[in-house]
Amino acid sequence: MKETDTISWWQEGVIYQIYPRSFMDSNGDGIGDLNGILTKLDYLVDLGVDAIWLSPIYPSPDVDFGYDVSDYLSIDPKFGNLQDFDQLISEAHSRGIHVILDLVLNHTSDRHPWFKEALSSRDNPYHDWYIWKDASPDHRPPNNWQSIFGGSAWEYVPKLGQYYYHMFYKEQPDVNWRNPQVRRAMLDVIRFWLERGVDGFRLDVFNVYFKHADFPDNPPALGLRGFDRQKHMYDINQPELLPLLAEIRQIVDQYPQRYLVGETFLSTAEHAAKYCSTKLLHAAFNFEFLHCPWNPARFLNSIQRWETALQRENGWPNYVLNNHDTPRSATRYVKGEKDERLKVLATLLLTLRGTPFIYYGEEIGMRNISLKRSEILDPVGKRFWPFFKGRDICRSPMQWDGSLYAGFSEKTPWLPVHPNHVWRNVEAQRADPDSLFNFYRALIRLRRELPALRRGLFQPLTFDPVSLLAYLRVLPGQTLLIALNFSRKPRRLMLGRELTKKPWKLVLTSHKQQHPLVGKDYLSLQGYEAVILLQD
Ligand code: TEU
Ligand code: CA
Repeated sequence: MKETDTISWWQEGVIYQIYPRSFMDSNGDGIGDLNGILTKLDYLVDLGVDAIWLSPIYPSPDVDFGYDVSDYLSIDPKFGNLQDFDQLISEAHSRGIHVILDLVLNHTSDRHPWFKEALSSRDNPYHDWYIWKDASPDHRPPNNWQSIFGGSAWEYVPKLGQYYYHMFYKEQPDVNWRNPQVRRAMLDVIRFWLERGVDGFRLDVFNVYFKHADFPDNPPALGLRGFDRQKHMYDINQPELLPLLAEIRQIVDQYPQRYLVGETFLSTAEHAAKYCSTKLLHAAFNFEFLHCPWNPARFLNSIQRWETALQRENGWPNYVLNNHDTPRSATRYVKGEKDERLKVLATLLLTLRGTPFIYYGEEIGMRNISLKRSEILDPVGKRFWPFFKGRDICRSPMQWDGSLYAGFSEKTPWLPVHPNHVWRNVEAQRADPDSLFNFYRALIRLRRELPALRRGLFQPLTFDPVSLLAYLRVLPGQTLLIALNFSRKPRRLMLGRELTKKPWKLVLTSHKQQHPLVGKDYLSLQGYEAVILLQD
């Protein structure tokens, strides 16, 4: 079979998101760090991933745990220093692992020197680096814009008689991307890390960078709370963004094989697709899977929408079941501690056409932790408790082994470890051939071995929409059939004449016992079984 070389590592590869605070603590302060990640690179090689994306590691006062940056050009001492970073990059590269940084360029921390300057007076040169509006005589906020984290997006500074704008916490003032100096400074940040050898960036909420120049009120919409009760016409997705993305892309393209993936804020598949092209971003997240119920028709619908939306620009899909902002899939889809549904999901994630993202701990089925109100650290959780308990639940320490702190740290970790770590951990799952971990490993290995899994066309099969999802991945000379049984009961997938002309070979099943799979014109699946078959 002839393979083309036009496909990049980020298209073929599997990307693993690390939340550095929670991955591995090397110095016993209860917080994960770069040297901790370094000691786990071989684990990642064993799992088989091609790249790691690190949530922010820059100095931060941690109001939003790193998403409030107070210096873009260095490493927070709790994570290490630039030497540790350089070492991590070179050790990762020597193992064939790419490194992607999270860039938070929409806002800084309020402790960033730029903002401190900006606050000092209206005519300070840095004042215009942020978004200000004079207070009206009646002291009402400049318009109706809301912060996604609650309340008005405008914070009043009495000393200046002005409001500044923040989409997130008030400790995260949005920068003024219309100011050419801001633009230059931010583009220099990108160059700085490219020069240090990073392979790409995840751009935090990139489609929030520009707000409408006239600050009109957003029109009303149906919704439960303030932020959702308006249509976000003017505070996100402004046209000025496109030339900026093009400029960022040009910078990145001066270095070979770099990757830009944008976090599209409040976005549909169609919208995210508009930002993906050879002149804009390589990819933008589509988060639909994070909201899919346990229903094959819904998953298929979401896949087809994404494939269709990306077609116009020949864009490349990506799929995500978990990240640091969302309850873990293992908790969303499973009540107890069984992993059979998670194997179905893993098969889906790793056999679709597109880049799979795995969030640390997903490969061992880590569940959400539950916290008492007094234990909540995420300010959104504090603010909206008990309606929304915040994002700490999906950020608990990685479960390496069954020891007191799960092998993550010697000291009390910054967030509690899940009590199930005693038996749900990497060490135990590595030793168990039927574990979820070994299933992820096998799937990732298959992606490496079978080109149709990486680059084959995606072709859905007619199916029983309440319980089955089945599709082909097709390359000339290699056809794969993936069948997922979402039901706990055995099911048959009818194949039809076309598909039974040549024999199928079973390459992977999520179930221990192999059984007579293919009948005359059907495939029989056990409850919650996921299979991959090959025809060549
Ligand atoms: O997230 C943007 C975003 O969509 C979230 O704010 C989401 O709405 C929220 O988590 C739901 O509770 C990015 C980062 O992923 C997030 O961790 C940061 O807090 C946020 O930007 C601000 O930088
Ligand atoms: Ca540490």
